[in-house]
Amino acid sequence: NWICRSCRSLPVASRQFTRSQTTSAKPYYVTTPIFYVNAAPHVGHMYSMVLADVLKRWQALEGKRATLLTGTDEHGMKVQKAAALEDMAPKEFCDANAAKFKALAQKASVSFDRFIRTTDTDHVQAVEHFWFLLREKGLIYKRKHSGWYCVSDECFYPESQIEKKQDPFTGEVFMASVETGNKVEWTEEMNYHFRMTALKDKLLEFYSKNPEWVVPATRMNHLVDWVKNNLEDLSISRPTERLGWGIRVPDDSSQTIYVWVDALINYITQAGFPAWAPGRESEGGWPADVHVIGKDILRFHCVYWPALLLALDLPLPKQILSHAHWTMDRKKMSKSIGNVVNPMFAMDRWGVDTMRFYMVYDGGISDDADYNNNMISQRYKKHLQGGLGNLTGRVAVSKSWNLRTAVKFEGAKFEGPNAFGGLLAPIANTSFHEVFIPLHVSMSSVARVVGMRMQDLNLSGALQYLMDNVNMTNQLIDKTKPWVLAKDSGNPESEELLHRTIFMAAENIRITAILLQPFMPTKAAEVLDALGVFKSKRTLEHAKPYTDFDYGSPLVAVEKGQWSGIFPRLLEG
Ligand code: MET
Repeated sequence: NWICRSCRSLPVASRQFTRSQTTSAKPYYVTTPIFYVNAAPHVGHMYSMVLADVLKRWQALEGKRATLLTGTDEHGMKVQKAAALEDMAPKEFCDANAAKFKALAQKASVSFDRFIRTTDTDHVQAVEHFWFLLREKGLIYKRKHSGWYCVSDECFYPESQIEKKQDPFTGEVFMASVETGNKVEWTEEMNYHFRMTALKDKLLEFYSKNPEWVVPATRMNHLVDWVKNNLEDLSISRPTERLGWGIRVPDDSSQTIYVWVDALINYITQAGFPAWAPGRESEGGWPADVHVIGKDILRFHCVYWPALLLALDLPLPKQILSHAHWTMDRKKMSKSIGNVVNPMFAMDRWGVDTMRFYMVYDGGISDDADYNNNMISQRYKKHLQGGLGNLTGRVAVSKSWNLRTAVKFEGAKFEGPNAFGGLLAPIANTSFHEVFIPLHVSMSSVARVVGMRMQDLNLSGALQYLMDNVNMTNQLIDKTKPWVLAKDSGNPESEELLHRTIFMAAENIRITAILLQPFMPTKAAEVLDALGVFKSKRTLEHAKPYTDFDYGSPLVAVEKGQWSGIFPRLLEG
């Protein structure tokens, strides 16, 4: 009888649990898809990674423990074929290509806790164990399968989803998936099936109880329709003579496990499955808080994956953030057209944080976004160089005033018997005072508004709000003209207004930069360094006005003109 390699015993109930017995709360857990290694990474991969990273870093900013998982999907026909084309052994091929995805994650400042590969031993064991449990539940059976298999999409399509197509370049006529346009081939073979239809009612019930499960929620209707009308039992293995590159079916090495079943399980491998002690499953992070995915793999994550989990009575991921794609001149990026953007080159050209900014700001969640270098340049000039960079420079570095003095001057009003309990102290010239009111209001609420948008997985909205805040602050400075006030230094009223202007602007930059850290970790830190904000005061609790009066002396040497080093002028061309 087959013995599960990860628990080394039968039956399941007598498994020995190896996890440490220390109880700790569930960390926030966010994942990216694990990427096929058949081709080099493109901007779409980077987009998924960055969205997941911003979510993780946001949690860390809130003071929570957070885990991010990314990695590579290495088994299956597609990778097997790609390796053969390169005349390489599959594992060697995967090693080389997985390294490219890892390098992308590292270069993009993606703070992953693990880079998982489906060839990792613990993952292989998790998949075998998962299979074993499904089989134990009587949810796997073997039968002849005939249908159209698409190697690019790694799935079977029903007859109704197939059409004839002609390759515009070669003239070749072939059968293709209606949905993706990718080529399919007819296969007839024996394989194992997962009784997915047994989960139909449970799936539909889950969807109807959790209408916000998929973001954007508009994608839910399609999903429900699909499950109602198209759900069939799922073929979950291929004959080993066809698909050799994968995890063998336990007890039947003539069959290899379907790559999507293999791949999806990665999310629980990292969370410690199957060595979960009863009642302590969540310590490793499961259920995931968010799976970030591209809209093209919705069905796998929102039908197959929950069905597999429901089959074993395991908790389902809490939310699925499905984003749209990047196009180029409104066309799908594709190798044959040659319009694929290499994200490594893009980061070399624009800088890591500028690319992170651009992707989050302009990337499409509901609709595809068009990748456009002019737009990157415009965003940079308006929001980063001209917006945040200019503002930081105006406030932090001047011959006419000193930021530290302004912060101390204003800070003193919040101490002692005259303290205003954190409220903005009124100043003599009331009409002038009024210009500060909107700023005071927005500073007090920015963390909350941005936090709510993050909660809604509206990352672009969060970033836009922060940039509006920067704009507003620049406008304040234009209005209050501190350089004019500075010339009138003998006059105590002007001096007070000068300090107030500088302080209010600095407070707004400080708060904005704290909240920007998840989006642009390096640049936000540089802004905070320029303001002299101590490292220990960069958490969410400090993203409120009048909570820090210790800053103002730059932590790095900044002289007039040098601040522009944070967001230097672009070399056009
Ligand atoms: N390899 C798949 C893709 O890149 C994702 C698998 S996520 C479990 O589309």
